[in-house]
This record gives sequence, C-alpha cells and structure tokens, in this order.
Amino acid sequence: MIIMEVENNIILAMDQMNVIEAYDLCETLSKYINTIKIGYPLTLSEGLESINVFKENFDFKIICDYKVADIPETNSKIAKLTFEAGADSLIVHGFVGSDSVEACINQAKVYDKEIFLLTEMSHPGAKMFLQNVADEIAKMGVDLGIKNYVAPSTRIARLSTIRNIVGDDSFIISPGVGTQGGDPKETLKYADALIIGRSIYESKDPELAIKEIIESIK
Ligand code: O7M
Repeated sequence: MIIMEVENNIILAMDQMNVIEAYDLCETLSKYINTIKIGYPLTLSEGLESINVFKENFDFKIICDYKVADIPETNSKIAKLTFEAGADSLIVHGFVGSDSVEACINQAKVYDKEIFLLTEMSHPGAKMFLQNVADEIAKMGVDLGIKNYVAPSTRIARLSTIRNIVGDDSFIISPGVGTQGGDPKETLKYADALIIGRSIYESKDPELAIKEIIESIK
C-alpha cells in the first residue's frame, strides 16, 4: 500500500534542532510540501510530542526517521511509541533481519500506519558494509510484502538496481540530493520522492531554494 501523495515529490528533512525554527520554516514552505521527515536531531532536542506541532498546524504527513535497528522486542516498543505519538510512518533498518523488521510491521498494522525499509544509505561509509547486503535487504523487503523503501540518490546505479528488485509498484524515497551530491531530476527517474534537508533549510532563502528545485524537476 502506498501511503502518500508527496506534493512536488519533495519530503523536507526537518533536521533543525529547535522547534520554533522548524515551525517558521514550515510556515514558509507549507504551500510547496505536504510531507516532512522528523529524525533524532529534532526529537532528541524537543521531544517526541513535537511531532504534533507539525501535524496539527500544517496537516503534514510525518515520516519518523528513527532508523530502527534493534531486537524485535525493542523495535516493537519503539514503533508503538512512535505511532502513538502521531507518526504516519516509521523508517526501519533492514540489516537487522526479518524478525526485527516484522516487529515494526506488526505495530504498523495495529495503528494502521506504514513502515519504510532502509536498504542502502547515501553516505560514503555505506560502501564499507551496507552496500554489500543492500540487494538482499531489498529482496527481504519484497518477501515481507513491504511497499515503501529508502534508497540513495548519491549512487544512481545502486538506486536503479534497488528499484528493479522492489518493482515499479513500490514507493521509493531517496535522500542525498543537493548537499550530498545527488541530482534531483536523475534521482526521480528511479525514485518517487526526494528527501531534502540542508539545501533547503541552510539556504539564505529556503523558499527560493525549494522553488528552484521544483523548477529543476519539472
Ligand atoms: O539533504 P540533507 O543531506 O541535509 O539531508 C538528508 C536527510 O536524509 C537527513 O535527514 C539524513 O539523515 C537522511 N538520510 C540520508 O541522508 N542518507 C540515507 O542513506 C538515509 C537517510 C534517511 O532519511 O534515512 C531514512
């Protein structure tokens, strides 16, 4: 099941560490986006309940990026708390194996929410270990019936391979465009949406930055 229609194919990575700054940014950008990703930087500074600031004031879909990677019992607790706090979906690491991932899927079913399976990451260090098993992780996701994936925009050939494994009916969101070097338009040949943080929120003019990205992917 595909959970979201991502406006302009852009998911804002809300990695600011101050909820007021994050709120102000959302006010500026809310006419261009309907989905944001909240991770540890904002949650550890402002608390899990800060999710609601963005749900209630902007009606955004919230993807919680907690890269869940623990034993099944602990994954289950993390997923439960995240969905109860109002997240629409949760990003889960695949390398921990199918039992740990299934624990999150089971909680998602309880709350009628979704998970995204993280396959390969976008940073250089992902080549050391994760890249070697990323295809197997994606195949495991298919076997588990997962339809939502995260795969890197910084290595288009790898993104393309992962798309082939998960199939055209899956939904791939892709981080790494802009600051990490990925190209938005090229990425969208294989991914359904871009995850973008610093090239928007560190810009002197975030509205202009997002407008330029939207223009570039038309
Ligand atoms: O545009 P950036 O580089 O400022 O931000 C990218 C965001 O995507 C940031 O929140 C990262 O934590 C996240 N991310 C990656 O950059 N690479 C990955 O491989 C995976 C993620 C991610 O979102 O994982 C779910």
